[in-house]
Amino acid sequence: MAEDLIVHSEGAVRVLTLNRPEKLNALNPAMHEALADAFTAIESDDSVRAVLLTGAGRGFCAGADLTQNMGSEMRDLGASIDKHYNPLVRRMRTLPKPVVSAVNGVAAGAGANLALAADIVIAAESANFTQAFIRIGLMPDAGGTHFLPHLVGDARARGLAMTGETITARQAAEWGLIWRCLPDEGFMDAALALAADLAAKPTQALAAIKRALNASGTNDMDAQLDLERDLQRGLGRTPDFVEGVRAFAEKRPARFTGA
Ligand code: T3D
Repeated sequence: MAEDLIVHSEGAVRVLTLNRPEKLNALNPAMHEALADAFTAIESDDSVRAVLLTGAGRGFCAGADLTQNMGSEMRDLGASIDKHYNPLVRRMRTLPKPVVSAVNGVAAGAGANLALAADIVIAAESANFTQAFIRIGLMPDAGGTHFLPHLVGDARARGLAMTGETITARQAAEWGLIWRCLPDEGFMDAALALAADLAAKPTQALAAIKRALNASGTNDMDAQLDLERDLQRGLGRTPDFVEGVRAFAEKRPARFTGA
């Protein structure tokens, strides 16, 4: 049987490919377990300096697998959210390494919000996004009600969540839901190049940026200024900062190690 998640490395980039293409990579418990294991390995491996999440086949991820008991009867969806979705979103957001989502095709329901949990989201021109939940009597989960208003504002967040309308990758980029929409041709090469570029950057500075931006959703300006000071103090004591300034003085590209 094919693995539900393909995990491989391209240099310092750990590539995670959701792999149930016949179901548009809908998430089942086995896939959730595999994702959890993959992130545990990434967290403890200093040689991994960026993560790239994508999907096999024509979809990125169609959200929860609706054929595995979902909806056949009323049940406690909160349990699987507690067990799988919330820990996954929290891990992606707090991982001290950059996570890129390469949305190669349709991203629906929790699949869309899984994509948005990454630090940088790029999508192929033929991809699209839909908060499909409302069509089956649910509301956005996996962080959707947090990410959407932050990214696109309240009016568009409500429109997307309440209508379940599909938007194209181009529109998603125009609205600021994602970083960039890229041509289909060469999409995965471009995604890998982006992730590799991030992997070669000063990892601790990227982790600090992540922490500060995550905190900015709840901090007031004073708290944010203090946090920036504390994080920058830490970065000023890293070898990568020394290397960055030295490389500038010597007019050469910096060689960051993540230290
Ligand atoms: O406990 C919990 O887990 C709670 C958490 C819930 C989180 C959620 O994500 S709820 C939302 C779940 N997702 C959806 O509601 C989306 C369902 N899928 C669709 O609406 C459509 O498939 C798409 C809009 C994503 C794509 O449409 P289209 O026309 O491009 O493809 P298709 O023909 O509908 O799908 C292709 C195949 O994938 C098809 O299988 P078949 O008929 O060829 O054998 C379809 O059944 C399968 N598929 C698509 N989405 C899912 C799925 N199979 C299982 N689960 C899916 N979510």
